Amino acid sequence: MNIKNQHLAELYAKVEKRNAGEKEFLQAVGEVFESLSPVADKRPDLIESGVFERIVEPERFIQFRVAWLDDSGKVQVNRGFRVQFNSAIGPYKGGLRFHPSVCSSVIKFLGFEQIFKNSLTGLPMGGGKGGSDFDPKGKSDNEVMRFCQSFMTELQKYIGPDTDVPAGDIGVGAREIGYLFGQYKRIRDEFSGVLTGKGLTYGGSLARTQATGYGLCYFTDNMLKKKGDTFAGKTVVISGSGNVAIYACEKATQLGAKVVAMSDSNGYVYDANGIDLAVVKQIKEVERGRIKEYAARVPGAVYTEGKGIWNIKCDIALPCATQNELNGDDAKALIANGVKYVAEGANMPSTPEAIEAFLANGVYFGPAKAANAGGVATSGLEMSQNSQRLAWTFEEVDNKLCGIMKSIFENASAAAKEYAQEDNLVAGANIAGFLKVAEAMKAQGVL
Ligand code: NDP
Ligand code: 2IT
Repeated sequence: MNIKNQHLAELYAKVEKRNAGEKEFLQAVGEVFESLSPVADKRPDLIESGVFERIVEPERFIQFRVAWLDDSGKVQVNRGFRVQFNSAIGPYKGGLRFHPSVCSSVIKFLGFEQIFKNSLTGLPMGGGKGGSDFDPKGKSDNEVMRFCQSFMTELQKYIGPDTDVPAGDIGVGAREIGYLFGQYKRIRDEFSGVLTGKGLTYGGSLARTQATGYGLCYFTDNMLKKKGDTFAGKTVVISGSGNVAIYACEKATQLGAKVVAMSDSNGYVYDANGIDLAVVKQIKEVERGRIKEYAARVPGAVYTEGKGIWNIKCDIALPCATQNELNGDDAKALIANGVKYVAEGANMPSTPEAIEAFLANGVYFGPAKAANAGGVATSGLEMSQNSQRLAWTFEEVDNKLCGIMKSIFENASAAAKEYAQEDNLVAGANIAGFLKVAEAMKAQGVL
């Protein structure tokens, strides 16, 4: 940790004490404070109005019991969470994650990051996040439905279309959003845009499914253009094979690149001919199977159990699975193999050591807050359509998404140029995202 501003360094020590043991949350705050040091140096007014102290403390943190009956009639108990981190610029907005690793530290890091990401989109959305340690893997549809109904029976007390609007994340896709929406509507007797990522028959937006992966590629395309480069002919490695990874693969391929590897939590597949995405979609979106099956279906593809995807030679790496999936050694392996661009589809996938290695070795690096903001941006567009009671065409939404990713790139680059170096998009994204929220917090008084 290298927080140069003294006020922020002292405040970080307090945050560490107050959130003892919450390593993901502390990692996220540490990175942001490193970036914000030059801002704190320049803006004593923000220190005086307590903006830094206030922004690291959630406005509200809700934890609840989720009890449900499994298919054998046995009682199961999970833990539910929602952090309502910051509402300075709009209603709380952010996804729900269902994964066994979910705990308060994970939810708080995600909620904290969401504040800055949502600000970068230019849309009026505050920061929130939620989820459960429930594992949808291996559960029947009925079990998932009963869990979602129980989860929403409690969560509905705290959310609403003008208060807090959840969406999907790891383990929460169209199926889960459907069950959650149904239960909210039933209890509150209200058909509203309380969730995003809804199905197209009940208020969802075209292009929301594709938005995070497409947006990631639009962002990367801006990085490439800045260097006089394009996706055409590039070799790409993408970790994960969920929603973000699949649509990143689709867009990168459309833009002329060859994606040679994808993964899941068990291992990765390498396909020198370029990933056949229809096969991945069939395995993941239809059968809910394992990436291993790809190698059994596509001649020439090779499956390797375990980690190691970052040892594959590529020009562009797009980590799209989970936090801290790419460490310092992985970064060194990528650099040794000549990687030129890394852009984060997942939230905080690169460890601080990895980011340091990329920046020190001239790898152009697109941080999550900026690079994966297309998902929540399109959620914002879904909210607009719900408020208007209209549905826009795919092209309309996709064009807006493309424009938003471009302006995020430009704003992050401009802030980086002013406060750090132009290519340091980590600093740029943190600073540009922060300043809008900070001005709003200052204007609204001590809350
Ligand atoms: P999905 O649940 O659709 O897919 C997650 C993918 O990541 C799966 O392939 C999964 O493998 C893998 N994965 C999850 N956890 C781990 C782990 N601990 N170790 C290794 N692999 C893992 O989720 P999404 O695609 O929606 O989310 C992926 C990332 O993108 C997350 O970090 C999320 O926060 C972020 N994100 C998502 C957005 C969205 O709109 N969905 C928006 C912005 C960011 P397996 O199936 O084996 O678990
Ligand atoms: O991390 C994220 O930005 C998301 N999971 C999407 C959140 C949203 O509200 O669409």
